[in-house]
Amino acid sequence: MSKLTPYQQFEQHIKNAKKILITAHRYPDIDAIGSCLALADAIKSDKTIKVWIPKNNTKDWDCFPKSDLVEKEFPSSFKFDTCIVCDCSNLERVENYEHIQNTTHDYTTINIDHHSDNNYFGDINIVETISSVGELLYHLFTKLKIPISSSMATCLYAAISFDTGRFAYSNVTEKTLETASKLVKIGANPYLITQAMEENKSEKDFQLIKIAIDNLIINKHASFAYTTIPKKSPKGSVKIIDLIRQLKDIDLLIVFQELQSKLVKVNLRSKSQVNVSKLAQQFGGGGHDRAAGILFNKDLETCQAELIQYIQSR
Ligand SMILES: [Mn+2]
Repeated sequence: MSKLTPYQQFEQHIKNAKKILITAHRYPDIDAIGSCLALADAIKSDKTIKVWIPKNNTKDWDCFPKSDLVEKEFPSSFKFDTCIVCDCSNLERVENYEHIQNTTHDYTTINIDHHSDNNYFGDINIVETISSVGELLYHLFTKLKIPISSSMATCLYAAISFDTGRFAYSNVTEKTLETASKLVKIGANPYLITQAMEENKSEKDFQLIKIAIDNLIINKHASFAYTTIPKKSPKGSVKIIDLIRQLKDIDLLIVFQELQSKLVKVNLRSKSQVNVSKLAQQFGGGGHDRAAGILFNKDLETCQAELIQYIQSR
């Protein structure tokens, strides 16, 4: 097995797999879900496939073809022989990953990811530095001559578009654009996908934007800015971090989102200076060099004070 490349290991294993569970990280984004759906489509012939996306995490993304493969509850009676985890640097990033870990039957874990801090938790690890899992899967499918349908192309295009900020971030390469172009040729419709991803905001989303702007604190001297979303705020789906990163001449952007009284989700972005993956790791989080996250089991004021103090002391 060891002499084979990860792609070949994947091919060999999937050939004989019968029951496959596919999942992704908590608060799954469009890269995570799009990758799961495209993958399910790619390998589903003569196999039973379940895509498990935990319930309290799921929001309806309108950019995907409807899929009846998605399960919101963990399929506990499903004796899967293969578990594919997409877009996760470690297994702990899967919501309720204990369900997988506590499984008593034997299975093979396949780790498909693009985070630089991936810990190679799989039996098979397809981990590459690339814009998105969507782009990685395109290369995997092409290399293994797995046909890409137009609905798979839609999922992959949406995944890539999302993780690259509509092809705008520093993770975009010539190959990323070439891949997107190929996906459009197969049937992905860029405007329809962008419309479904962008022109879909509710009144609550705009109330959320207002809160984010009202709470914005800018430290020009130290080149960082942050905002706070208290737990009583309306539940919107707008990505506040993408809004505040539009600030000129500010490298480090932070969103503190209070999920519960002692649970705070922190989003971190940097444009060119701070390695936010390393910053997040200081507080038990992780991610990419330019985009990372932390989940604090502390009250909002404490985690805010700890993180801001740490940033200012660097
Ligand atoms: Mn991703």
